[in-house]
Formats: sequence, C-alpha cells, structure tokens
Amino acid sequence: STEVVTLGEAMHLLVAEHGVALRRARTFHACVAGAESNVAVGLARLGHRVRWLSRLGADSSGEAVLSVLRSENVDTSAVERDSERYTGLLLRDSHAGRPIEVRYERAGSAACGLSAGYVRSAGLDGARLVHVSGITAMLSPGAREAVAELFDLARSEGATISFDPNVRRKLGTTEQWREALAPLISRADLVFTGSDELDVAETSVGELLDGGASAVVVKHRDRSAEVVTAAGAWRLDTMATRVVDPVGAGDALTSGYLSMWLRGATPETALRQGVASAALVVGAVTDIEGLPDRPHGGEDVDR
Ligand code: KDG
Repeated sequence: STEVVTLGEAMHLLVAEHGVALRRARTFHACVAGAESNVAVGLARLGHRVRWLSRLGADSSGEAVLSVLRSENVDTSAVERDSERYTGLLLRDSHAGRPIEVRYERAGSAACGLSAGYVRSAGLDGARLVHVSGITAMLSPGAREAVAELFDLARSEGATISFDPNVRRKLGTTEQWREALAPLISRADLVFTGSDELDVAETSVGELLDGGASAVVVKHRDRSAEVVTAAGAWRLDTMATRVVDPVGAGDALTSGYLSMWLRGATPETALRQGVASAALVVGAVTDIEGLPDRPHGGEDVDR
C-alpha cells in the first residue's frame, strides 16, 4: 500500500537553455515542475511508495506530466483529468547568478478544480505521511478545502502531516498568504520553511513546537539548514559545491528528510540526507533530474 500521499499542482515545465535569459532563449527543455510532485519524485527515487493527488487537463501537457511522473514510479492512479481546463504551464530560465525569471500559465488550470470531495474519494490508501505546500492552498478556494480535507483525513487515520509554506509572491499578497498559511502550518507535525516564510505566516519555531509540531526544519538565507525539535537543534551548511540551477532545492531537502524520517532516522541524520539531496538537485537544471536514487553514503535502493 501507499506510504506517502502528496497533493498539489504539477505543471508542464519548459526551461530555457541554461544561462540564457527567458526572452532570448531559442531552445527549451521540457520537464515537470510542482512542489508536491517534486517531493513525490524525490521520495520515489529513494524507494518509497508515493501517491500524488492532483488534477490535470485532458491535453498533451497532461500526458507529458503523467509520463514523467509514471516513469519515476510515482503512483498517479488517483489523478483526475479535466477536459474543460488546461494543464498548468511554467516557463522559466535557468542560471545560478541572477534571479530566475518565472512565468506561470496556470490561472484556472485543472488543478484549480481540486476539492474536498476529490480528496475524500481518493483517500489516503493507508499512507502514514501526507505532504503539501502552501501553493496548493493558494490555487483556489476549492483547492484550499482540499488541503484542509487532507489534513482532516490524516488526523483521523493517524498519518503525520508535513507542510512547507512555499510562499510564491506571484500567487498572492502577503496578506493572502498569511490567511492561507496560518490555519495549515499550525496543524503540521513536520514543517519545512524558509526563515522569512515564518514571518509571513506570523509564527515562529517556538510557537510551532509548542503547538504540537515534532520538528521544524528551517532553511536559512546563508543556505544552511537547521532542524529544531524539543530535544535540540542541529544545523548543517549546504553541501552544494556547484550550483547550476537553485530551483527545487527546498523540495529535494524535504524529500530527503522525509525519506529518513520514514526509515526512523534521527532528525540529524534526516537533515543530512535532506541537505545532500538538495546539493544534488542544484547541480542539474530541472527540479527533479538531479534527485538521488540512493541514500547519502548508503546503498542502492532496491525497488
Ligand atoms: O519548489 C519548486 C516549485 O516552486 C516549482 O517546481 C514550481 O511548484 C512550483 C510553483 O508553483 O512555483
């Protein structure tokens, strides 16, 4: 059965040839983008059974997304197709030195049609962990209800809730983000967050731990990462020696951490895998291609 369920939009990603500004690019590499599908791929590569819940258009971009995720052994059997709406599209460039230019074509996409009813009928299939990012809650009111439903299901079935605010300024104002994040982050057991995102959600590590989170992983501006639990705090510097494309680092960190958490590792060991996974992803252009398929310092994963 399923170990992990993630819920969120995946988009058909067209990434410009490396180092070339979006407006000048002539050739694009096609892949898949989306925070929760990235985490699903990261976990699947490390040998976990992951089901991704979402909706896609009945279009060729939807086919492209599905074929990538299926080839990564992500369970897409509960994904809905919508013949009335398109699959989201993300155009971006790729370089280490300047801010990445991102253009979304996702307003009114198939994933905006997510609903509590969809999540209820898909169910958790026995998963003991669910992961979602704030982006899903910002897609539409229905998608926000879908996240709340996923959390309710997790609570009633005893699954652990993992949450990443994942604030994207293009998707809403600070006020809108705060409204979306506050009720979700306070229900999470495992939190993966940028230090500045805690400010957006108007919370703190201490408040999250007091409110019932078992671990808060904070990604700092200097690219170090820290895990804080009731038992202590551990901080690790980035392991990246070569940054080609920083996009996807956070999701890679989350997938590495969660993989070790699923195996019962300590927070410190889990953080080490997270930081190692992030370092590998930033060495390649897309969000997923660099993801490791064996644990840091470990054996190949059998699957
Ligand atoms: O975390 C990486 C994601 O931001 C990227 O894949 C695209 O999910 C995405 C988004 O909505 O920005």
